[in-house]
Amino acid sequence: MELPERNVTSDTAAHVLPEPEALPLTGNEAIARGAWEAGVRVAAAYPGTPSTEIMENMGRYPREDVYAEWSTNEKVACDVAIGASFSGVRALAAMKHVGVNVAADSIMSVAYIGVNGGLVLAVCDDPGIHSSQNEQDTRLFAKWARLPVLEPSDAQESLDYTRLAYDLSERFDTPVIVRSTTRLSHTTGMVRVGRRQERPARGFQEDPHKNVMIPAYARERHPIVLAREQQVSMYLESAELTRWERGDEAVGIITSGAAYCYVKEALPGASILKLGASYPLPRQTIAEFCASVRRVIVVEELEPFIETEVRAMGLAVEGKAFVPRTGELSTELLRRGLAEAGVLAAPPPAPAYRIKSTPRPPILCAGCPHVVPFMALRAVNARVAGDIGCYTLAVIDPLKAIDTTVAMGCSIGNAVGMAKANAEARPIVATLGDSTFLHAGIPPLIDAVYNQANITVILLDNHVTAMTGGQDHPGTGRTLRGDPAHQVDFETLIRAIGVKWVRKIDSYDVGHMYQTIREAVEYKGVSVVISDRPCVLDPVKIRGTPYQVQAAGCTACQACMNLACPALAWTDEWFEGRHKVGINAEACIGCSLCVQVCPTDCIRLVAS
Ligand SMILES: Cc1ncc(C[n+]2csc(CCOP(=O)(O)OP(=O)(O)O)c2C)c(N)n1
Repeated sequence: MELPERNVTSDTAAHVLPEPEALPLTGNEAIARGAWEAGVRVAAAYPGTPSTEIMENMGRYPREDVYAEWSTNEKVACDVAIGASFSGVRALAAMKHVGVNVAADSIMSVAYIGVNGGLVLAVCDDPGIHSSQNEQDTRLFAKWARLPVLEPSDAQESLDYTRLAYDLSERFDTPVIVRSTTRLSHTTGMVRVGRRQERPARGFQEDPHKNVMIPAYARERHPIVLAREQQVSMYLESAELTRWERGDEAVGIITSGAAYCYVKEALPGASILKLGASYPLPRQTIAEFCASVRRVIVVEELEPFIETEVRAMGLAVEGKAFVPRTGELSTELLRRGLAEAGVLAAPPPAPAYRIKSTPRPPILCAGCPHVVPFMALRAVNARVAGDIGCYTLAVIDPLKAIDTTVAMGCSIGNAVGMAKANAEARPIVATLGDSTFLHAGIPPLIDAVYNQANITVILLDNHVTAMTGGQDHPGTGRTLRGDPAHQVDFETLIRAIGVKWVRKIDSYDVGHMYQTIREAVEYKGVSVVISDRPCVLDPVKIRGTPYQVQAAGCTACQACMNLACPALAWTDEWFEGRHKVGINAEACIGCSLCVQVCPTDCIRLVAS
């Protein structure tokens, strides 16, 4: 049968922001603006919610001001920014919290080296796990790496603190982390903007004792890093970043970041110590603040980071006894906590609404090219090590075809381990997307070949980083600014790694996909199937002629329902006690998958 035509790409021409005095900006837009105003010349990121828009916005500033790139992963992004800093220009690397884990090796070392041009890492945490695999707190990492961490509370501070971070970076010879959170990154506020501060490049500073971390030189740097920590702490004692808002002396609140806004709403009259930098701490000011009030409560999202530090100073503070350690904080949660602490009267019980919203679990799109390989994997009874991307949704009903998912790029290594454990007789398969393969999937594939693992890898190539909103990567052949670039040929790359058995299959060709996956899992050694079809949403929304069910022919076998297609729904017509199926023409994109699996051939194109 005829399969639908391949996708075409759209032109995503960058536009340049105007220059009024105040702009409505999200936290992420404000971080980008702050970096641009600070004179940043090089910026790099790997996408990840909630940080993605920082680099998307950097790419909207003029090319002559700033070079901006999508890097292949967060470590590469950091290394690019570090390289620019070595060359004496201001640089930015942006990532989500888990990206810090990927970049950790470089960050831990550059913490010793310090900077030449100012170096800022914009890191966005995700309390509440809206779109992540965990909810780690970057402040703990900042302490581990001995890097100052600034925590803006609103969009204006996102701009101001980012600008300031560059001055601090150069003044104290340290990379600086600007930490945002989902709520702040994605909330819009009016922001007073400034002009770009052009900075003469400093030129490369030849100083191997500082720039080359061999053991002898690293040993010299470590005490310098500890002394630097003291100097930044001293600076924060008097800096505007540390704000003491005098109020009621019965209770003092120490807070930072988005939590400050909740404190202002829940307890407007309190004495507040707002820490613009949560690491290192202005210890003297904190001690004076604690002495000025009768009771101190630390209000912070996620870990008891400030609370633990202040306790270690020998000061009696409370915090996580009343404020949750998991999830996103809110004014309501804080009010409840403060009521438990006896600081506020108990809030009235929440009204018991009778209307319940219908749960809407995340689903793959109508026509998603990831569906068929997972159906085929179920048919061969595979043990599937999954990865992170839209396709992780294949874990839920009705596909239910993924057994494990750890972190980006883990699938192939996990599959090697499962195969070497040799603990069950099922085929061992790894599934991962094109962006994830380029991010962290190549070294484990080399490992699998090198160590002669008996696994199958399904590379789900939808030609885009779909999960984070459709960013380009080296497999799309376009850069962040939409310029044409060399396009990685996955098949050639995989063969060069040493994989002998490689097949590229149209993801919409159901029969061919089933047959190929069956052959792949029978192969002894590493086999790779490239499931190849562009995403239906990016870079352009695909919309072909929709299909319809000819109800008379439908035997309600519901084979099509296994596709998990949101365009398919049960109708009020029945066949032998089961609902027949209908197609929502508005949602159908004409992918033809249901036509291919229908045993009674009752699905036809809607007549135009
Ligand atoms: C270390 C890390 N960086 C970034 C992310 C955010 N993220 C999750 S999946 C993904 C890539 C998805 O692209 P791809 O593998 O091509 O699959 P698709 O969503 O297109 O199906 C990204 C960037 C993350 N979860 N972890």
